[in-house]
Amino acid sequence: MLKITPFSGLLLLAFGLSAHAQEAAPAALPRTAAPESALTYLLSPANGATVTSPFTVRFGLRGMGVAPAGVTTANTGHHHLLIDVETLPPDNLPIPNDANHRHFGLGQTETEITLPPGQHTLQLVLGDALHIPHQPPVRSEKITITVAQ
Ligand SMILES: [Cu+2]
Repeated sequence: MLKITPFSGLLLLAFGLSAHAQEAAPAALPRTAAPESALTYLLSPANGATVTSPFTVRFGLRGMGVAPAGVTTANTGHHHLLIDVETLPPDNLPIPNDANHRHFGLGQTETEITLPPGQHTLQLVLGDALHIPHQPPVRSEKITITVAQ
């Protein structure tokens, strides 16, 4: 008989969370509805700002609530910060999990990041319990910042 101890259960959970974005994904997954009026935005830095690394990025959300990944309560989601992403990931698949697509699955509303000097873009996308953008997608404007030497 397979015995799941609390420890191995945690390992399974941790593996499941880290592996979700790498799994071979089906062509499309069901999407979670979002209110048409929902809006996410970057509180800071401001579009066009010059910053020095490391710097804090603050996330805003209106018309929905922030919830950790895995929570399926209606009208909630968690933030994803897209850094220097030119082509948005598909709206019907989990958002990739890499250095350019950062997940805030604990429900964080700010982060500190380090980027090399030069111009960079930042954009927020809300994801549902399974890291899939809502329907319609809740995305911020893409901003451009300059990281000073
Ligand atoms: Cu996510």
